[in-house]
Amino acid sequence: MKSPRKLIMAAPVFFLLTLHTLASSGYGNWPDTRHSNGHACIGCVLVVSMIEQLTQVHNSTVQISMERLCSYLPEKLFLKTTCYLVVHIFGPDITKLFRADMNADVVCHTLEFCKQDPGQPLCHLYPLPKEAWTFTLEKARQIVKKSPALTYSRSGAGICSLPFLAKICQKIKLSIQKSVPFKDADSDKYSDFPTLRGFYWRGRDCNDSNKMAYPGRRPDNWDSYQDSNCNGIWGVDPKDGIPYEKKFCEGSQPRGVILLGDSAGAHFHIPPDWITASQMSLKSFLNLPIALTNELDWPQLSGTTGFLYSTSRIKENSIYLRLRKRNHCNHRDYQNISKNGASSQNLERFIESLSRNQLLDYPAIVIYAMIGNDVCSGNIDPLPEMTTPEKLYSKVMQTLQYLDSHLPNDSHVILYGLPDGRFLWDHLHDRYHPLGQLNKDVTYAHFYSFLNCLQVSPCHGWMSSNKTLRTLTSERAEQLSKTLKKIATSQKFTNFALFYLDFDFQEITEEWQRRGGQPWQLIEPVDGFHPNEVVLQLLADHFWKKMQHQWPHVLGKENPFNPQIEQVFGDQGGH
Ligand SMILES: *[C@@H]1O[C@H](CO)[C@@H](O)[C@H](O)[C@H]1NC(C)=O
Ligand SMILES: *[C@@H]1O[C@H](CO)[C@@H](O)[C@H](O)[C@H]1NC(C)=O
Ligand SMILES: *[C@@H]1O[C@H](CO)[C@@H](O)[C@H](O)[C@H]1NC(C)=O
Ligand SMILES: *[C@@H]1O[C@H](CO)[C@@H](O)[C@H](O)[C@H]1NC(C)=O
Ligand SMILES: CC(=O)N[C@H]1CO[C@H](CO)[C@@H](O)[C@@H]1O
Repeated sequence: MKSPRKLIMAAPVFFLLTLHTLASSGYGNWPDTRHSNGHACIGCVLVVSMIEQLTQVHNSTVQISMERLCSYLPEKLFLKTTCYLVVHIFGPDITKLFRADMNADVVCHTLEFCKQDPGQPLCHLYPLPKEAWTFTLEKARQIVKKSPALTYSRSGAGICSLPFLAKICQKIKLSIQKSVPFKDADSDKYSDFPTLRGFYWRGRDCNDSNKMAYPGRRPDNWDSYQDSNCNGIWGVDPKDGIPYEKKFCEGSQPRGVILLGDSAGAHFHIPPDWITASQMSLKSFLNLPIALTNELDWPQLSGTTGFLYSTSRIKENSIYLRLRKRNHCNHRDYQNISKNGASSQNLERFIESLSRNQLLDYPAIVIYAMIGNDVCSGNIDPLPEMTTPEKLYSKVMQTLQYLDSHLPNDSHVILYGLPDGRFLWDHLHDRYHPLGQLNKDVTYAHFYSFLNCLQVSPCHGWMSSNKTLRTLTSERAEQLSKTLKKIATSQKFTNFALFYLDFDFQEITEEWQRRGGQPWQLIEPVDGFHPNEVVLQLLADHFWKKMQHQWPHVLGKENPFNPQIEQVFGDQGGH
């Protein structure tokens, strides 16, 4: 069975070793405990590597490197405190093991965060030690034989079972639960809190005490008295007594944008700074608490619904920002209904979080972009796990029927095909992973094989040295894209028109190369899998041009009153 957990890469800091035991709190996509072994192992190897490399970069002792790492972490979410506690517990062992020249793989096997199950291959990131593995491991075990820390990692309950940490784990759990908006009613889905699925994900609420005020609705009474659709346009022009909303927005064909997507759509991103010892500083982790409470997604910067201006080198804006620029009445009308690990097969589990009232709201442009998980899994044999064209057809039809009964008339739905993920291996396999740059010892080929061995790869099919497998994965992806295209050309719905677009990575790569970039720069460096911000922005650009050229009515009209709106309402209340 596919589970949403699979696209979560273990993040690289101590606290995640703690957090993986919080999975049972039911929040987000933390790796579930049944499969936590692989994630605990990666987490450990990443962290121990960082300590090792900090020691090297600063020519300092192991103890000082660990303290340095903790000092970089923010106080929020108990990150710093947890880090110091973990150092207190595991620090002495790690120090002893490093002194005996053991690398991160050996350290993590010795501390039993990594385990080699009987009959299973040995999973390691770095080149194996010169002496035989069993001999080295035995030597390492002797070194920490009497370590009290070991009893904890052995208990299998994770480090939250440590007496010191139990309380902190409990507090983190509570603080997460308290701030998650468990909301059901449509109007309650909007929030004025940024993370935890708040306004980084969909338009900011403008009146918490009024359930009938939310982005995307048709104005109530032309918003003469209050801003019922949160677009910042309301009140009456004192000069002529006409409500501004009527004056500026009537007939302007307002619309919102809604993304039904996966981790790529939500913009899954682990900043390389977090794991690159040579660049690590106090600044590196400032964004960590936000990222953690956002499932390591950055929808606020995504290609479809992003509203913050991109930090990447290019200037293209998200589809939402373009819609807003085209018609300021669209202000705040975006929803990112995306989830790490989402696919055609599990979308039904969360599509209900889409909020659109057929009678009260404006039409929407819905982008369906499940671009990988139907062919991607971490399974040892990924082929049987892949969605078949038949299964895709039936689930997508269900989704479309759901949309037809929830979207206001005159909406548009765009189905995106799947990219050909072979570019991952082709452009990355012999390049160094951020963890391997310092000592030139870990390429993406090594990194991928480590993930595959642990069965936690986000996409074994494409992130594999096996060319046959990569080709088969691409063939299936192509069949699925064809199925989507067939649906788009053959099916009709009452409340929306349906279109299909290829996810043309080739075209994006060429565009990037024209601007002087290299193809490998388009992939998230830490996970070696997700398309990065540049791709998302170029894709949005591609989408926009295609619409303007072929189906301009999808985008609605250009609003001639935009300058007046700016004049009267300024930034319309921000996002
Ligand atoms: C690293 O530190 C040690 C001990 O403090 C010193 O002897 C050595 O010269 C230093 N190496 C470098 C490259 O600075
Ligand atoms: C929020 O909604 C309430 C209830 O409709 C209304 O009385 C109040 O004026 C609204 N506030 C703003 C700032 O629009
Ligand atoms: C929906 O919109 C289309 C196109 O604007 C129109 O032809 C059709 O009559 C509308 N359907 C309903 C049920 O309002
Ligand atoms: C490569 O993958 C194919 C398809 O899964 C499989 O049949 C084959 O055994 C694999 N080859 C190797 C060398 O693992
Ligand atoms: C605010 C928001 O958009 N929340 C939803 C976004 O999508 C996820 C996953 O589907 C839902 O769980 C959220 O409720």
